[in-house]
Amino acid sequence: MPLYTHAIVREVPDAYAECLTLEAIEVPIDVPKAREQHAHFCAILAGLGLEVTRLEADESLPDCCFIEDTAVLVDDLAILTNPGAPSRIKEVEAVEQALRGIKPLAKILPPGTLDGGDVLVIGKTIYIGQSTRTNEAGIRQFAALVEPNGYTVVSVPVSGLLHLKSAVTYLGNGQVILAPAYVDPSYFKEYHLLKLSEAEAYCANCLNVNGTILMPEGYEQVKKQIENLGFPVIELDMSEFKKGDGALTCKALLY
Ligand code: CIR
Repeated sequence: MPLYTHAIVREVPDAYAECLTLEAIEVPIDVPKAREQHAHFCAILAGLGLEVTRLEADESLPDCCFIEDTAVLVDDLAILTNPGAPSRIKEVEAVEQALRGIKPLAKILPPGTLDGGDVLVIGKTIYIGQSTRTNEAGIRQFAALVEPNGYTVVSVPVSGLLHLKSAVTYLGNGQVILAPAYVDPSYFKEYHLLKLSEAEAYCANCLNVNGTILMPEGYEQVKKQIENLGFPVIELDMSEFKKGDGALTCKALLY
């Protein structure tokens, strides 16, 4: 696993109450509570030793707090995405400014689309979700950027959830956590698999920060399983981000 020293996050706008969702929201998003949960996430990252840079929210971009979708950081390259939802394309501008000078920049261009939430890096293999947000042209462009550095790109169909990483993430030590209801486990057969039931699918999105696993709270059984694998775990209240189809990884770019 990479060792992270920095995180870039983006604040939650008031407009987040009107963010994109796959289905109509039953209970409205509580934006002040979302901000508290976001601040807690940032405090956890700082507590794990990361320097956290907070980009201002943009009220014209309701989903801007989901910064993971706007860029993918691989080794010394920052690949700015072309998000698959038209309303999210302008989110990339502020992220580009923030990354300028930190890493060399590359960009996914139309007709290619790609959301960072579809990109799962495990060692030298990069799994990219073929989702409603990421298309074949986007995957081809991404592959052309990383393959010269020795990476292999594997396209993985994902259905029923927004992004690949909504259904599968890498815990570390050869251990993948996934929800077979949404992604075919055979793509990950070279790893140890922690398989989740459909009801547990939301906690397929875990984040390893320098050896500690951050996971959504409320999945006691899965938490125990991850601890039994030898990882320290920190649980986070994700209620207001879950309403907006946001996963835990979506709230930060780490490097
Ligand atoms: C969207 O539909 O684009 C946002 N409401 C949620 C994006 C979540 N992104 C992520 O988990 N990587």
